[in-house]
Amino acid sequence: MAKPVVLVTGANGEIGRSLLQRLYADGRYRVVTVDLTPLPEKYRGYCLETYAGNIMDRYLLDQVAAHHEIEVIFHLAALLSTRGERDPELAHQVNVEGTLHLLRVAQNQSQRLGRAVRFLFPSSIAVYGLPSVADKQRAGRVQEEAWNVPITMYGCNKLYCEHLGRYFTTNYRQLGALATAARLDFRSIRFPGLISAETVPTGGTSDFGPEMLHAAAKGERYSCFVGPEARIPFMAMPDAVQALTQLLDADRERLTQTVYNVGAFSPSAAEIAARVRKAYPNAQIDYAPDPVRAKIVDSWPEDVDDSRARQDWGWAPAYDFERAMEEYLLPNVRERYANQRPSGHP
Ligand code: AKB
Repeated sequence: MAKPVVLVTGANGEIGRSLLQRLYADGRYRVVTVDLTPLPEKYRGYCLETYAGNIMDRYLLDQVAAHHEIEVIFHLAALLSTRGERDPELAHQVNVEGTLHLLRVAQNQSQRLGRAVRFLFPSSIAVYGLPSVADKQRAGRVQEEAWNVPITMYGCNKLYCEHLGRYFTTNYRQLGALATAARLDFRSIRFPGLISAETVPTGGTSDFGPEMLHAAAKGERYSCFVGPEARIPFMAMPDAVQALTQLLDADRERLTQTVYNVGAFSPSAAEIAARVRKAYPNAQIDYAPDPVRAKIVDSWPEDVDDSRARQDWGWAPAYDFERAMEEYLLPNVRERYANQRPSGHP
């Protein structure tokens, strides 16, 4: 029997590239991708077929669905929080309308196959909105249903799409002729800020963590856009990909939630800077807080309660901050920038 087909949107992004490697190594799936930009050669090699195009293009999505019997969708394409504040309407189009298109594809495929297509959706700590730093400190590790009052367009989009996914899974067309047809199976993870050794993120507000590290590795000065006390949860990219694949494999009967928090470590900006300086003693890091981006970070929780993910599908991060730096980030960024001269040097 042919291996099942997995569709990955936003495959050329941060999570996408790591996920493609993981799915290829796993060997259980044939992978089809959609991204605005063509995948680099290395990543094309991990895929059955790659499409360069927009998730807003319904005809492209229909064409992809007509050519492949898709059993699983990882819908990763999105405009992140800082980018979303610069163009909120575009963020809504891509993050909400785009997701609706993919949900429609998954629903049609579920009907066609007569079984539920699994739909994996990365949500975010951006769905939380703490009104003040004092409330944030008091709240500590937040549970999924607490503080769901986001202050960014991206956060609103993610929260709404979580609801859409749950609706499609349980009540889609509940009054219509299709009320008894197979529905899709939506599963979502609220990710903290992600740190990858391979890519520097763009357009996010948790970007100060990875930017600090990559700038030091390149020998570049870094001006941090939040103050030293700012604190949000972070996670190393291998754990993020592990979480997605683990939730994909979980038995539906064991899942008590549609949406799960996952946590790993929660350093302040000053603690990240200190650890980066330990690895790169010449790192030049200063603070020039941007009031709006700093406010967004302050509205996100300082940590999340991920006990439901631990209980329901065995979530446990492999990397705490120290291990992430020592065993994943530093070796890989050192190798990555080994042949690049520090900027400002001849
Ligand atoms: C962002 O900063 O927008 C994202 C996120 C926390 O979801 N990295």
